[in-house]
Amino acid sequence: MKGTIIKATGSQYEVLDETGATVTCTIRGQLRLTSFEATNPVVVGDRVEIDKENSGAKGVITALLSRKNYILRKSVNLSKQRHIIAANMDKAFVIATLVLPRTSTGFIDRFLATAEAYSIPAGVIFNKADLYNEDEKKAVRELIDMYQKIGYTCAIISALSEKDIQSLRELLKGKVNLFSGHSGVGKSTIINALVPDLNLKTSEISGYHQKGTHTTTFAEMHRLPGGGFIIDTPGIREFGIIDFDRMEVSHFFPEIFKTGRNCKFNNCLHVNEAKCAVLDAVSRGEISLSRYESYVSILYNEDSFR
Ligand SMILES: Nc1nc2c(ncn2[C@@H]2O[C@H](COP(=O)(O)OP(=O)(O)O)[C@@H](O)[C@H]2O)c(=O)[nH]1
Ligand SMILES: [Mg+2]
Ligand SMILES: [Zn+2]
Repeated sequence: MKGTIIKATGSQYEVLDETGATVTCTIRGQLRLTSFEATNPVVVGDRVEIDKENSGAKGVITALLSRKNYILRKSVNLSKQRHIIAANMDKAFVIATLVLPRTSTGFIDRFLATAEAYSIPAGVIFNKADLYNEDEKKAVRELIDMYQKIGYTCAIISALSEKDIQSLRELLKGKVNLFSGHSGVGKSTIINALVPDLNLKTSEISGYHQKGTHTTTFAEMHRLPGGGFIIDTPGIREFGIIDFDRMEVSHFFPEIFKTGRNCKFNNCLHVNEAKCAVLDAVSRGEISLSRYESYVSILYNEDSFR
């Protein structure tokens, strides 16, 4: 029978099977795996083939079906080991806030660039709208306008507003949605509001204890009552793009890539070259300066390259 991995904790896997039942599975020794070496062979979102034991509650994963996409964690050291976070997403959202804590556009853009690198449609959800003053409300509207023009799905919500949560439900409906973002932006609060009876810990309860400690956390998939899923990625600070070169960075910024076709040199990095259409567009305000700065920061961050 086929199923989907909803939780992967090292040796045990929770699989949602075709009947809607959850089966606790182990892996059979010789699984045919992906084309590259990863520290974790089977991840949340993976489609698998399982053999159930008679009781139905337990089983064995016998095959991993091919992935439509996946996303990696940024490696903490310089090893070549790849840790896959999740697979088969329809959409990847970064949860951001303008206050408590403020999310930088650099962080948002790195997330969006990573999603581009792995061909995952992406979006930005600005949370804590109830706390924004007039200036912040204006700033968030400008950001949303800018990101929507590039093609990203955007929303502004307060996790405390039932009306906002209802419209978020519509946005997520029927899709497998990855949620990411800095600690404290409200991911758990939003997921709790979307999925009744889940009761994920929010930072008021657990924040103090988690500070400075290395808690092992796993991505987990939650079923939305109205259809669709959320993949929660607690404790994952940053995703990583692996195996790309400097010329490719602009591919991960759609508006820069598009404009760059008009540069004089076809190997233009859009930094100080003559007749650079991207630099012209930045100076005319057609490409946002913050987006351009994020592009340059990835371009010159050696850590980004392998
Ligand atoms: N005022 C306000 N507080 C929020 C909102 N969303 C989350 N919070 C609070 O922000 C803190 C961090 O939330 P949490 O869900 O733990 O963030 P996470 O680390 O991203 O999972 C908690 O104290 C929440 O109650 C919101 O929309 N408005
Ligand atoms: Mg949380
Ligand atoms: Zn250029």
